[in-house]
Amino acid sequence: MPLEIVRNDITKMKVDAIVNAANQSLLGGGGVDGAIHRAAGKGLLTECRTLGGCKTGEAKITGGYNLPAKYVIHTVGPVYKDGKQGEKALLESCYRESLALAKKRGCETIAFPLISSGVYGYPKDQALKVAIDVISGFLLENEMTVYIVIFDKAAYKISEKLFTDIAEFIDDNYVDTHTDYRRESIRLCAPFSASAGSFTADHCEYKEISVEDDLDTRIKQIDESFSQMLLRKIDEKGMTDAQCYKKANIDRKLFSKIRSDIHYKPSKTTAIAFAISLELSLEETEDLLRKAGFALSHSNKFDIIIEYFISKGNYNIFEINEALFAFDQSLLGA
Ligand code: AR6
Repeated sequence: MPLEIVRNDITKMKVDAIVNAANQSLLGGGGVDGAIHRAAGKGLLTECRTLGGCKTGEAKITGGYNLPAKYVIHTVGPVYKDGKQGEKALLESCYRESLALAKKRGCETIAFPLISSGVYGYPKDQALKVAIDVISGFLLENEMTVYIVIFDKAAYKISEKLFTDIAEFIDDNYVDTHTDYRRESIRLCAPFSASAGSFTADHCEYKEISVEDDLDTRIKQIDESFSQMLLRKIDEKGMTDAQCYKKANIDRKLFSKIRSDIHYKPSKTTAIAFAISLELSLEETEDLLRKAGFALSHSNKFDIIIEYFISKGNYNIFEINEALFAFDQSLLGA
């Protein structure tokens, strides 16, 4: 998945590069910096001494030493004062410069902590938004898998307003699961109670038809598949394939599989990711999901959150993923 928010200790990430939220001396410190130096061992500090420090908003690269990651990219975030001292531009620059360095070294995977959001005091929700904006912009032009590593859940929050809005929407729509399952099972049973026979219109007489013939006829009338509908919608929206899968946060290999196999059965999160990328209405989303054998249900928080964003016309997959993460749900994408 091109951009993923995960909860982890960044020193444990098996990626090509991890990013360190360092200070200008590059000689170690507390927070994530201290953790990285401890896990990497003395070799890291020795190499850091040769770098001559680093300016705020810039980035430098070293080896990963005892870390599972091959490289450490050290960047210096701004100290947050009141948000009016150019903090945002400097923080954006940290992400841009780190990604550029990773690209130059041929990295395919990279993990970022939330730079500046600890000792340097950048509000976490705003720090996360900057990270997501810069990374998603980069991913529109480049192939890389990027992880944003959130260390502790308690420290993480999406904006209060969004959280409250979604929580209210869930309260209004959350249906007792048992009620819904019962209704669902009645609905699912209905088609199977019909007998394999039919009345012909002309003679109004009952004509037996074999189950095989009936099934054969029905199978020949099979609907457009998920893959066919997806490709049709991409054309209708005037998008290129790449625009569509990138906006869906889906990697190219998975998209190629779907493109070349008209019977491909995606996961529910993949199907929804495409619906979001194509900016489908709720009705069209339901239609696309049905092609993959899924539905949106009010018995499920994940589905309600998706419905919330579609009904608000907000198709920003990264914002949706932020909200899903905050409510402990699976994220969209591959
Ligand atoms: N893995 C992932 N994230 C972590 C980890 C970890 N092991 N440990 C902390 N975080 P901070 P800053 C998160 O203070 O604000 C250092 O002393 C943490 O929860 O490490 O950029 C440097 O030397 C927070 O969300 O970095 C500088 O002097 C985020 O990492 C100064 O702190 C960043 O918190 C830099 O301050």
